[in-house]
Amino acid sequence: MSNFKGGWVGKILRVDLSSEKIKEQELSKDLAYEWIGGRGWAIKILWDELEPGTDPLGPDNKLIIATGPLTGTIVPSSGKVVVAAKSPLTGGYGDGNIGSHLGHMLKMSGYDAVIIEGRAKKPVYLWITPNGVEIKDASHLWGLSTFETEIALRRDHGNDIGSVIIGPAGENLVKFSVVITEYGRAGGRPGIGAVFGSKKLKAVVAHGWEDIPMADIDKAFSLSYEARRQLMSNPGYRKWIEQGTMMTIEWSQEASVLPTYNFTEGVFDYFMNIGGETMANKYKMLRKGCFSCMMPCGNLSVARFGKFERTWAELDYENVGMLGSNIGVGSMDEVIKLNRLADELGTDTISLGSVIAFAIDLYQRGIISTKQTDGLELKWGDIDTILTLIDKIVKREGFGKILAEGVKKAAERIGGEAPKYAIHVKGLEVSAYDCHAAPAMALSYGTSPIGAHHKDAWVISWEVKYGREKVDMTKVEKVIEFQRIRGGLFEFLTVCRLPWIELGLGLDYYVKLFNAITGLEQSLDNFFFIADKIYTLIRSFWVREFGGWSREYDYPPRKWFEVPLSKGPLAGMKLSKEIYDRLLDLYYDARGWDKSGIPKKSTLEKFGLTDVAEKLEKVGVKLQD
Ligand code: PTT
Ligand code: SF4
Repeated sequence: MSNFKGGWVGKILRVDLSSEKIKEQELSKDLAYEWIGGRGWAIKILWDELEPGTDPLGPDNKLIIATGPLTGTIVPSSGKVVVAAKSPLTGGYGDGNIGSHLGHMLKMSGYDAVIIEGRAKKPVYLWITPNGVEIKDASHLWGLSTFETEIALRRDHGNDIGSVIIGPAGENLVKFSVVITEYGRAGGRPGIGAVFGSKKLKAVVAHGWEDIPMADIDKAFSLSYEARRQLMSNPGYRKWIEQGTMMTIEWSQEASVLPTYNFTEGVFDYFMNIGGETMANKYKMLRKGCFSCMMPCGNLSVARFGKFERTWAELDYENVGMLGSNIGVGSMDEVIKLNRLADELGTDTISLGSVIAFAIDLYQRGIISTKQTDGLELKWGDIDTILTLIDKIVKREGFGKILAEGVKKAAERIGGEAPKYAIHVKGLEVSAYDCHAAPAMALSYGTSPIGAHHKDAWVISWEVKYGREKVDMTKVEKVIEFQRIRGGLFEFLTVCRLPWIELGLGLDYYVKLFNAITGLEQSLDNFFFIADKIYTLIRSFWVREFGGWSREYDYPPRKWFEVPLSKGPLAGMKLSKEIYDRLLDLYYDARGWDKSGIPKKSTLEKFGLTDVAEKLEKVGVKLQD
């Protein structure tokens, strides 16, 4: 019997791949009520269970796959699941949020979350149903692409499964490998795929059929019905389902923030070729969506011309910005090919685009030569050389082995001027928004809890309207407000945030739906308190792993400070370090962190994290009162 009236199903699955022991544990009320789900559970478990200094690719790292109380229910767009671990790319906390049928299949198998520890002796996958959990041999799947693997799993277990799968990149421990599902959904940018690979875990697969209880079904249904009607009557609905996030290409070009030639420029001459309009009118074949979503944003597109004709892939803004303009590729057919490869091989498109752009940038500036690149002449938009480079990265061959470490480590290895052109924060490559003239968005990247990702605070469109040049508390407050909502609420409820951010569904719906489904009485303010607590614990995790903190870790890429934009309406602009520092001071202050970015003792106490304070002090971190 579950401890809960609804939402949570009440059990956590723990699998030790070394000893092959499989255990069930009760989901405690504390964990459910205090940390809610998804990212909240991931950080709490990783903080409690990992020894400081754990090797991210060693058997002691733990993989967390976590749903939330609204995942897999009738809440709009609730087919999401969080995958998390200590990141091999950054050395800090890492997670991703993937649209996968795994979320509701896990819950319908009786589990809210899975903790995977140890390392298997040979390749395996996890097969989860209400009838039992098995560690199954995956020798026949090892080496296959994510697509081939999913086809094989569906052949063996039927079509009605949910999964997350790694490709050759994860197997070969490429530091920015992700998990993939449903032929084109990806998650876990900070190398969660490599953590799977290090455990010899090819996939996690579930098929469930049990009910997910809801405390007040009638209320939940009527709220969900209202929410869905509201979404579909939004004037932006039609364009959204036609283009999804791809419409951002045209916006970014206009706002001069489209990453181009390794963030050298914010505009791209061929942006129309790879834009949302071109995709919708010429290339899109099918609309794909996650579980329980009626605003499907998956743009399944097919190459029509040239040597990649008939290749298909799912396109999103980030994918196209980073594997298009940022590497100088101005052909949609080629962008589709590159995206397809990234999905099949299981690498993150953002980081892949960034490492390729970094290499070309260095080569073009004469910082590296054919001596370092295994004889390859690196040119912007040269598709054949780019394909060769990808092959080398995934196989970890020659120059590819250096790039497979991500731009930060590659730059350290190459040395000299190279770090100036490595576009990352804390080792995670920056997603597709140039911030030479966007200090608030730079702050958002700088303070994101997993390294430079836009998911926690995409403030750039707000900032462009509000005034790029302004430096004030409003900007800092906006970053924190977004972090609470996007990085907090949506990540612990573990549902898609796009109904809210793209089609304006009110946050009050999520609170009311949470209350109807769980039978509890929560308020938005309390959700925000929990979000801030999660942020503080994630920061503490980084501080513990790094043995202290320096504000420089929260700086955006050097290039934005040192190399001005060279083209477009914002040519000549660069970020001011002084302004950034001012914003960072305000940010730390608002979060209750000291001048170097470490949570103060009083802040930890406010969130009931006194044990965290003690542990930090034990490893030699000095905490301010
Ligand atoms: C996300 C990041 C994104 S964010 C994109 S496109 W985006 C890239 N997609 C990739 C891909 O595809 N293939 C690939 N090989 N690598 C990829 N890397 C990039 O990964 C994602 C959607 C999108 S599309 C966004 S914004 C929203 N993200 C959400 C989020 O983070 N949380 C949440 N509660 N809801 C969200 N809704 C939206 O979901 P990561 P997905 Mg992904 C092909 O997970 O690690 O955070 O990286 O999840 O199922 O692909 O959907 O313009
Ligand atoms: Fe999935 Fe897109 Fe729907 Fe969100 S809006 S649930 S990412 S299909």
